[in-house]
Amino acid sequence: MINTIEFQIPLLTNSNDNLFCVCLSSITPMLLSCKVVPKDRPQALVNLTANAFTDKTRKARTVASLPDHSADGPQAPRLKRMRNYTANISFLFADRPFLDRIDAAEKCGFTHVECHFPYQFPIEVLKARLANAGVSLTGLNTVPGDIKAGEWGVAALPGREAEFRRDFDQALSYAAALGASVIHVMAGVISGNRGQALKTYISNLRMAARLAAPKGITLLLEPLNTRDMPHYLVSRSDDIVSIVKDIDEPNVKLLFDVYHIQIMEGDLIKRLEKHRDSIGHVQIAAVPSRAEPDEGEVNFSAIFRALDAIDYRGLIGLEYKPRGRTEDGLSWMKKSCSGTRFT
Ligand SMILES: [Mn+2]
Repeated sequence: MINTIEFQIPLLTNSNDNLFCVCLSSITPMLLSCKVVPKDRPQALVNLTANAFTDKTRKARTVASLPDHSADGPQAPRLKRMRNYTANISFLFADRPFLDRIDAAEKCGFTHVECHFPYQFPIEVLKARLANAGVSLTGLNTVPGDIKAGEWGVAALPGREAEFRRDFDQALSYAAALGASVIHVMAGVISGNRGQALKTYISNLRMAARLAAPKGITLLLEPLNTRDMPHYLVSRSDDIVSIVKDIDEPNVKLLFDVYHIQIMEGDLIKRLEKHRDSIGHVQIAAVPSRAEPDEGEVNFSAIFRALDAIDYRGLIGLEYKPRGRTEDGLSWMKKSCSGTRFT
C-alpha cells in the first residue's frame, strides 16, 4: 500500500536544487517528487513527497539523518505532521481556465491536486503543467458518459461493457502517466434492473482492478447522495463496502466523501471506524451547502480527530464549492484545523 508523507525542512541557503535532490534521494530511495521553494523567499521551506514508510522507526531515523547544510550552522530538521490535503481543481479555483488552476493551487501552498475529468487535455500538456508548478496529481475520475442524457458513468450499465473498458483504459493511461494513484470509477444512473446493474458493476470492477493493480493504482467507489444524483447505483457507504468485499480485490476501496455520507447516512465517526479498512480516500465539504468545511451540520474538527484515531494516512480531498474566491475561503484551515502547513 502506498501512502504519502511530507517533511518540511529549512531551505538550504547555499544549495542548488540538483544537489539537494541527490542528497534526499540517497536517504529516501522511494522519493517520488521534490519541490524546492525559490531562494528569494526568506522563510522558504523545501517540501518533499515520498512513499510512506510503514515503519515509524524508519521514518524517524530518516528524518534524523538528513544532512545539515545550513549556512547558519547546525539546525535540527523540523518534522511536522501535516494533514495531507489535495485540492480538487474541478471545484476549487473554478473562476479560471482548468490548467491555470494547477498554478493557482500551487500559489496557495498545495502540493497535491485531484480532478474529475482532465481528458480534454493531452497527457503531455498536463504533465508539463504539473511539473512546472511542482504539483502532483493524486486522482481522477472515469468519464461520466452522456451528461445531457443524465448519465453519470457506465460501469454498472449492462450492455455498455466495451464502452466501460474503453473509458477505463483512458483513465488508467492518464493516471499511470501522471502519477495519480487512485481512479474514481463512476457507476452510473440506473433505470432498469438493479440486480443486473450490480452484477455488471462488480464484473467490470473486478476486470478493471486487475488491470490497475500492476500499475499500483487503486479504484475508488463513491456513494453519491440521492438528492444530487437520484437513481445513482449506490448511495450508501455500507452498500459500497459490501460491494468492495464481493469484488475481493485489494485495490478496490471506498471513497468516503463526508458530504454525501452525512446526507444519506450520518453517524460519520462511527461509520469511519466501521469502514476504516475499506477507506481508500476521503473528501470533505460542508453539509448541506457543499461550501468550505466551516459551516453547516458537520463538526470537521471532530472528523479530523476521528481520522487520526483510525490512523487514516491517506489524502483528504477538498471537493467543495467555494462561497467566493477560493483563496479567501482557505481561511477555514486556520479556524478549524491544526497540523496543516497553512497555520
Ligand atoms: Mn466526492
